[in-house]
Amino acid sequence: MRSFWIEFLTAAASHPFPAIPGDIPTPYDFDHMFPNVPAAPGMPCAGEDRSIYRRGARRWRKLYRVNGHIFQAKRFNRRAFCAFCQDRIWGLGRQGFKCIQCKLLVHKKCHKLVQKPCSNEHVDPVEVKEDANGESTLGRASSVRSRAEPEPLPETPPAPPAPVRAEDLEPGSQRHYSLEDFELIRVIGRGSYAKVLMVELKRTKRVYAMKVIKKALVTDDEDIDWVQTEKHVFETASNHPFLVGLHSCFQTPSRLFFVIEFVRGGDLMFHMQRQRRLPEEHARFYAAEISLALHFLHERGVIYRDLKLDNVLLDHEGHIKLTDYGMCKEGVRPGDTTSTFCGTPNYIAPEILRGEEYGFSVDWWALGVLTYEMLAGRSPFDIAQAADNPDQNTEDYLFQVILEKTIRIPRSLSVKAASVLKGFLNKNPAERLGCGEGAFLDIVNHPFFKSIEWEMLEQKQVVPPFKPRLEGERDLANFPPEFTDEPVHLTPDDDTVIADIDQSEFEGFEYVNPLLMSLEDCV
Ligand code: ISQ
Repeated sequence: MRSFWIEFLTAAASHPFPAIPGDIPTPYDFDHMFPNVPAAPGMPCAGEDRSIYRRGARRWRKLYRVNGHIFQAKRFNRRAFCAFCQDRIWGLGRQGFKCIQCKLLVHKKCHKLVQKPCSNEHVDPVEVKEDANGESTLGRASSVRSRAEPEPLPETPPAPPAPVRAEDLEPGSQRHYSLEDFELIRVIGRGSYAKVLMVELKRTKRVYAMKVIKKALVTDDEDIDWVQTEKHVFETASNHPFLVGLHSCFQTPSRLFFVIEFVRGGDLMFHMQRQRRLPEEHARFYAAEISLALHFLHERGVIYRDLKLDNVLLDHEGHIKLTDYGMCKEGVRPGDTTSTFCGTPNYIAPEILRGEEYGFSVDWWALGVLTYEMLAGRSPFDIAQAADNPDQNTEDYLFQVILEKTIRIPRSLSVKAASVLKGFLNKNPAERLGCGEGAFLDIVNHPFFKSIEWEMLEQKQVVPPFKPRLEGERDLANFPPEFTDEPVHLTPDDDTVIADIDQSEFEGFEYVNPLLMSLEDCV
């Protein structure tokens, strides 16, 4: 039983929950998913390897669309040749691109020149027997535009507020932050680009989260885009109760620092790993608060694009806060679409996989996946038998399932819950809940949300169904030990690495949130 679960996760590498045979849960089945008993609630079971779970947090590599092809960067062995220039594809890193549909292989440098349209069918790659692409190391994806993509969208009227720099503040309130202002306390999270620390602002003794990004990893225009996007959206988000806000930004020669509001209750991934599945009442509350956060972003022209359990934090009272805005797409108006590609595989909407233009609909799809996970304790796309079949352990197979498989709703769920899941998980974005004529009102008025008092909810006047256990302001019991046990130091700067960084790319990164500044002055 247990080894099946671990093998399944290793294989699918996409989800933290076990497959539940027959989808028939025991009522209020809140206990651990392993056959033995942990020493205390929330502790791992004997032999349980918690590090496997967060593989779901991987991000997907970017895809590049040209002439119907959807190219993905890959490493190849010596026998791979470019279908465009016929030269060998060989070198360090991901030197080649492979179309995920027709499997055409080309150099990265040649991919934009490919004129032959994608046949959408598998054609034999040029003299390749085997490609040596390793594990997908998933990088941050952001707004990449290939030549096949539409013209950039015009600026949106409700643009995020202009960044406020420390030097633009009222005289007397100016303040420049630097690393010396903070004591680094603990590591609380880690992604492919960033590390998140719990820190204390020495002057006020207030605690913050600090996201640290190595500039050397922000190497191309696309990466710089996402840093900018994250910063803009942070500024917008600081005005909403269900979005984490930004305190300040600063930099050193080697790193970028985002100082963020600290949210103490841990993320939904952490809690789901301990509770297996949630009662409908709990899932409804989280889904409703998340809906309000998404709607707030959508109204400001932002598609969130990275909704997943890891990005839903709980505050000390149990209200949600979305975090991680690096994947957001800004400047989208109602009816506008985009076609750039990113996301976490398990949550990617079918229209993205089909290479179609898409809009806010992708966030409602992701909310459907997440709500399903909360209610069913597993992903709608878990494929139990995939563990034994290497052909079904691939992202391609997962995408095929997302595109084609009819989603089975566990019989234990209520009619209203089943209906809301079917609504969000409609593979046709035009028919999806939240995307039709009625848009957000269709969600508000859905029978599943009948008991929600939306205005009270938005004002945090509804008591959350679950209060994270916390002993004090700095209790890290709700953060995974795989992070909190890590040493907190930052490695010393390497002059040779710094010499290669174009510092002009990061000019103007500094920012101070005047609202939080004035709060601090009250201390
Ligand atoms: C704020 N508080 C806790 C954890 C976090 C992780 C990422 C970003 C912000 C956070």
